[in-house]
Formats: sequence, structure tokens, C-alpha cells
Amino acid sequence: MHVDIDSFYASLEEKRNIEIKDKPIVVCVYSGRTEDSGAVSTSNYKARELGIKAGMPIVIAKRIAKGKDVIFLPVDMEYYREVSDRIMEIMEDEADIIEQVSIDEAYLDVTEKSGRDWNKAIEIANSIKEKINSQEDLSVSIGVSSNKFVAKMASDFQKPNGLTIIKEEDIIPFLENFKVSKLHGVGQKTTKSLNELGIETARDLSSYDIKELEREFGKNKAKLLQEKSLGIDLSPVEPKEKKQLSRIGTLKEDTKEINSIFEKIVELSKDMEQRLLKNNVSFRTISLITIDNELKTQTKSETISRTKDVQKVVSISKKLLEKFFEENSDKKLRRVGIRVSNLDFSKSQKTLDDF
Ligand code: DGT
Ligand code: CA
Repeated sequence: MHVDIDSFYASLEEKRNIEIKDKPIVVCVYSGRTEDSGAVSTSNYKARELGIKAGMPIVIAKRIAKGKDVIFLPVDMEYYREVSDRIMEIMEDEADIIEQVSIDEAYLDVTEKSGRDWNKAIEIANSIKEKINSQEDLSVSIGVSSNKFVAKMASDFQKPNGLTIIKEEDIIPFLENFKVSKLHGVGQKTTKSLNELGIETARDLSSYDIKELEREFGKNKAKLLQEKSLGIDLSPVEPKEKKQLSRIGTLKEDTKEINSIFEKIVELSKDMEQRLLKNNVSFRTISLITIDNELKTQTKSETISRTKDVQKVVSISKKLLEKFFEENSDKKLRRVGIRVSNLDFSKSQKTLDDF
């Protein structure tokens, strides 16, 4: 299964500010050099209809948006990561193995959970959609097939909120009319070379003489390309080690009272401790995440010698919190979080899934 959240950052921005819900939204990475230098990170479907797309310079996007009510916002990675972590946990519960490939995409192996039954696999996919929708108010697109490559092609096929099932016997008819540029993993340069050979579609590619392809691309790549055109992919779903573990919570009210914020940190650290113990994991870097009443996120970190002691998280977070208020004495906090990173799982490979 390949699961991909629909217009992820833009959807999250819509959810936390209903006033902008029905408008075109553009989420940007501002480089800071001039007011509008930087690039569009993503846009919602309304903004895409105007032609504003990921990767586009902000200046161009603003030119397109001129005279229209288009909302431009900066990225808020902490917030997106927090939601992403929760969604990955939802998927972990439904899969034998999960391979997270980006902040909003994962491959799930459900061979055992489905008992190799397609109907059961569809049930699992629907259950994932339903949970992400009810718990996070987000829609996802899912592709289900017998390998990763076709599952990825299938999840892209009907967006947003799609569910596309491609059984083995349907793989060739599903793929054959795709332009080669649309095959996952085939980039612009390869597309150009293929087009120069007269190869436009997956069908053309699948029937092209392999020796000729090898002359152009070398043995390995020629084989890979032809396999893609036929929907062959033997790569397994591989779990990735977690790089960090965090807990974030909302304060009872917006506050600058260090003691009540610290109480929350202690509460979060208890939850974190259980995970750390269960997985026998050590860490080196401790971070404090602060989200103020204007929803601005800041992260402060400190790296120490390797430890498993959660008390270190508590004491260093307190220090970082004091430092935060020294620098931001006028601010109140709405949410606070703690994070450990630089993890080492040396003796606990199997239980990683519990994160
Ligand atoms: P989708 O999946 O087509 O409905 O739309 P998105 O927005 O979820 O796009 P996707 O899955 O390709 O990427 C996930 C997030 O990654 C997206 O919300 C923002 C970020 N992202 C995607 N493309 C770019 C890019 O070119 N630059 C930057 N900075 N961020 C990007
Ligand atoms: Ca996405």
C-alpha cells in the first residue's frame, strides 16, 4: 500500500484557521533575502487551479495571485511534523511493516494483516482513511497493489481522497498508457532520452528492444526502466529507524508562568520515559519546542553525552525554557513540547514499531 496525504501543509493550514478554508492557500519557504524571495512549498487544490504549484518562486506565485484573494503563509515544520508523527502511528497499527518515505508518505506492507486477501486489504485501506479523517481531519490517497512501485502509481492516480486498487492482472492495462515521464522515478533527463528513441508511453518502453535500451542507458538502468514499464518491483517495504521522539501538549491557558509550563513538561516526560524504556533507547540531543500565542514555533536544543536518563530531559528543558523567556519576555506560550534525537537503539531492533 502507498499512502499519501492530500496537499499536506496546505490542508493543515486550512484546518487551524477556518477563515481561510475556502480560499486558495500557498505555503512558502521564505529564504529571507528579500521580502518575497523563496519558493512555494505546496498549495491547496484551489491555488493549483490558478496555476500556483510546488517549487515555483514566490515572486511568480504572487504575480499570478495579483488582484485575487490568495493566502500566502510561511511553512511551520514543527507543526507539520507533529501531525505527521501521529499519522504514522495510525498507519503503524494497521501494517506489518511501515516505511516512511517523506513527511506525508509511507509504504505499508499488509501481506500478513490482510492474509493476502484483496478485500481485506481494501478494508485496511478504508480503515486508515477513516481514522486519519476522523482523528486529524485530513484526507489521504491510497494505492493498493502487489508491489511498491505500482502502489505508488495507484495512490497518485485519483487525488484527492482516492483509493485505487490494482490487482496483478490489472497492472499492465493500468500502466501501459502512462507517458514515461509519469512513471515514478523517471526524471526529465531520462524522459528526454527515451523520447529521442521514439519511446513515449510505458507500452512503447515495455516492447522496446532491451539491447538497444542497454546501449543508451547501461545494463542496470535499462533493466530497471523496462521493469517499471511492466510494473515489476521486487524491493521490500523496509522499516526506517526513528530519528527522534517527541511529545507535545497544549497548556491549560496561554501563559508565561514558568512553573505551570514546567509541570506540563514533567507530564510529557513521563509519557516519553515509557517509550524510551520500552525501546531501550539512548539519546544525545534534547530539544524544547515552544509554540506561542501567535502560533509561532521555536526550537532550542542542547547536546550532551549519551544517556537514557529522562531526568536529563526534564532538567535541560527547564534550562532551555528559562532561556526562551529571557529572550522572549513579552511572549505567552500556548503549547510546549520536548524532543530527544541523536538516538541509539543498539539492542532493541524489533520493538521500534512501537514508536
Ligand atoms: P498532493 O500529495 O499532491 O495532494 O500534495 P502535497 O502538498 O501533499 O504534495 P507532496 O505529497 O508532493 O509533498 C508533501 C509536502 O512536502 C507538501 O505538502 C509540501 C512539501 N513539498 C512538496 N514539494 C515541495 C517543494 O518543491 N519544495 C518544498 N520546500 N516543499 C515541498
Ligand atoms: Ca501528499
